[in-house]
Amino acid sequence: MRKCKGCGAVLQNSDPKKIGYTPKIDALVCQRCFRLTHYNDVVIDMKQGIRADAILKQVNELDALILWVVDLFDFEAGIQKSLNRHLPNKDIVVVATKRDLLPRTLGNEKISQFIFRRFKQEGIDIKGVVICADLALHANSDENFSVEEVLHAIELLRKGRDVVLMGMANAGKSTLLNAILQDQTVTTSPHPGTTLDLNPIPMGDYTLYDTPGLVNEASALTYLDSAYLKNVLPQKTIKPTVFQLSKDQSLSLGGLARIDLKGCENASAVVYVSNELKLHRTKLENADQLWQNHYNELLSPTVGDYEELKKETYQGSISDKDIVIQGVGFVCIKGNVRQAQVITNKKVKVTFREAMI
Ligand SMILES: Nc1nc2c(ncn2[C@@H]2O[C@H](COP(=O)(O)OP(=O)(O)OP(=O)(O)O)[C@@H](O)[C@H]2O)c(=O)[nH]1
Ligand SMILES: [Mg+2]
Repeated sequence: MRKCKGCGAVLQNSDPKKIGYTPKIDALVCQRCFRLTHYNDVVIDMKQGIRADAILKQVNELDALILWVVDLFDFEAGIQKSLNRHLPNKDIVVVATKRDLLPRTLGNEKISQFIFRRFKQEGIDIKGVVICADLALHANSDENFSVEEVLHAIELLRKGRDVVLMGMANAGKSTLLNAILQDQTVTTSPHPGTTLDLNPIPMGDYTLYDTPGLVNEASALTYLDSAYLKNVLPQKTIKPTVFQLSKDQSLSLGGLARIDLKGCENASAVVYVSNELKLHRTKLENADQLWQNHYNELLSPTVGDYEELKKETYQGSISDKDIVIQGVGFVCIKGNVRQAQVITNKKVKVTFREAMI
């Protein structure tokens, strides 16, 4: 049984529609990995097909240290409640990726404290945090010590065990693995669901496993047509957009979410989303009409039909809080706002947290 070096799927040459297919059975990678890498072409879209329980079962059978990889931009997705229960008796180290998407002015120390606090608030016990500088473009630069820091954490905490990279789909696990290997060995892509099976890499005295990301059913990315990923997934450092707010206002993040803010006085909203996502501000009284008439047109991209939208109201003071829309980004509110309501697809999770930045 040979496995694809890119995604971990068992190689086969009988069914082109199934994972692991290769026309040449002695190939190192499957056709899907080849086409993803060379043409960014998704032959088989697996983003809703990977079973978390199957991955967890396989990982739990290993005696291993877990490197739980979280995407700093889509950070709330990485905070999976009951993580310790799903990974009983496993030590977990958080490795934060995509730091380059957040403003440079935000210090690593502050990010690290934020990560420890958020995991603690959710009752998840972690043994440490490593923050990686850009691994996608600058993994080999002389100034990027991220790989050394990750290897140092492994050395310190492995205690004779193997090591598993785990996390949500698209968090950057395979990119981190390639940075560690200093080679483009495993397949990476912007499409959630790239790695398909446990992919063991021998590291000398231990094995380092790449794993398929867990599907995030609460993320807009899971339901977004892949043609729009480039508009929603930030490619470079986010340029925050600041809106000064007075009275009742509504902000639309493409057609993915709408934030209604009532009773604003000396208030502002700082929007952290992909620079490619179109933002619209209107008076709240015009927002219903705008959404009814322009959903999936001017307001685009969208996930799901207009009828699938839900409204969530935040009770309490919203000042210095982030409104996080999973898979889309977050909006930091400052100043006096009487009430915040968020409208988005009913499957997409909305979180209100203390400001990250
Ligand atoms: N800007 C930026 N992008 C990154 C970084 N690390 C990974 N990415 C991008 O994030 C996307 C997903 O990366 P992968 O390494 O394939 O993610 P994964 O966690 O292995 O994904 P699955 O296999 O689907 O679970 C790719 O487009 C990467 O280029 C980073 O440090 N900075
Ligand atoms: Mg992967």
